[in-house]
Amino acid sequence: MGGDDFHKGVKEASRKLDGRGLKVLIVHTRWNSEIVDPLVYGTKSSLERYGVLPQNITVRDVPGAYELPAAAQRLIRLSQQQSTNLVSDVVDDLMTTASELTASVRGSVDVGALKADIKSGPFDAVVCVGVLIKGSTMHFEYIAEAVSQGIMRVGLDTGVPTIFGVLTCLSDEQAMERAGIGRGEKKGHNHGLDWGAAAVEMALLGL
Ligand code: DLZ
Repeated sequence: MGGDDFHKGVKEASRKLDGRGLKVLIVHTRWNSEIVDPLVYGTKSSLERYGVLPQNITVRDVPGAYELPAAAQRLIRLSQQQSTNLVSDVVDDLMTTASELTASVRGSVDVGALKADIKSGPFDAVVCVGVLIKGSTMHFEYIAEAVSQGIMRVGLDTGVPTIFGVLTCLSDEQAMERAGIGRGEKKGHNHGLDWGAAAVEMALLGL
């Protein structure tokens, strides 16, 4: 394969991706929203294409790309705390009900199994979406470096797959083409489509 035959980009996953049971968070910037919004749309459509239910997709926004890692980490942690509280509350309610029943019924309630069975609900994957466009100062370099390192760290520290959906472009044109809204004849490819697929694939890794 060479020259014109080369198709740049990611190949389909080797296994069938079924995202039906997943909860996914998209955190996106309000900087460069004309480009970010189509990317968020692409990410969402891709998640749904792989079976993630619309009600299990949460979308939150932050000012700029620099804020993405901290917001992703905080929202992951909150979702984990809330789901732990929710599980405990449901189990407590069930145990109160069970205690009003006969001793034999009470003895048959396996609290551990019950906790494991209840869908715990924290996010299974996060997609951070933003667009950095190089200007005339060093700002771009500092933010791009900090954000890429930060997003990687969130994924490793929380154990929740955190997808790098941040375009780092040298011009508006480059960014638009990568959001599928290129000006000329070449509309380009919406990278959000790949980020949604990556989120589902990584959330299902090992399952
Ligand atoms: C300040 C700034 C600049 C110059 N450029 C961008 C950009 O191209 N994309 C983006 O997402 N954010 C930009 N920001 C904002 C920073 O990411 C951040 O929001 C502020 O520095 C406040 O921390």
